[in-house]
Amino acid sequence: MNANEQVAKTYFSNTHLVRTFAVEDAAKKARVNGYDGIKTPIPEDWKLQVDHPSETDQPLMLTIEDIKALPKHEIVYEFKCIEGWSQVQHWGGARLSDFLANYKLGTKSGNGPNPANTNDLYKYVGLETPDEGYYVGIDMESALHPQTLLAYELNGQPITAPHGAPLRLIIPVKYGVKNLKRIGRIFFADERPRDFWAERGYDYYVGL
Ligand SMILES: Nc1nc2c(c(=O)[nH]1)N[C@H]1C(S)=C(S)[C@@H](COP(=O)(O)O)O[C@H]1N2
Ligand SMILES: [Mo]
Repeated sequence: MNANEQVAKTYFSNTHLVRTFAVEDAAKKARVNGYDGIKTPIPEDWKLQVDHPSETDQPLMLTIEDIKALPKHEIVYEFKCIEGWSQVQHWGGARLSDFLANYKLGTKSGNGPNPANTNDLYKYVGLETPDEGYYVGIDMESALHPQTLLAYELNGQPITAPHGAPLRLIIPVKYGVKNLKRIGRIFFADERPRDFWAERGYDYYVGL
């Protein structure tokens, strides 16, 4: 798995985009898979908690409207699950990179990501469901990829509960396992955040 990760990192690039399709090619009914962390009803007082790197700062508590205020991007691509299925799907949301830049997150200086100063970036982004029943860690390079979205729409409609309402991660450069549904908390770290499937013997990086 470490060898796979090394190979995947050699061809990873922020300018290397996942193949996209026409909107008409997207499945009208997207497949559902995996209910860890989303078995209970969506919390009525749901907010996206974003921990500030400095632990003395209060975390940000954001609403879905805050995410929708960022530029909206849509992507139609082939979603791939390691269990052996894939499907062309149409997602919409804010770029994670725009989100980090707008709120000045993901860096030690607190200035927001700067391509000229990658040393300032934390190495990983951690995401968890509100009940912590599912959790993933993402390397910062993949988090900043232009096709990585904080998604709130599927086929032009608000995401439904089984697909991760109100907000999920769509990260086309990774297998489905990393596309955490129902994000409750986001944080940043230099150590690998815990990861649900990596703890169960799967590859941590799972790059495509
Ligand atoms: N909260 C949560 N997110 C999750 C999972 C899960 O079990 N719980 N499963 C993952 C896996 S293995 C896949 S393939 C995709 C499936 O997303 P979908 O149900 O929208 O097809 O969600 C991912 N995100
Ligand atoms: Mo999956």
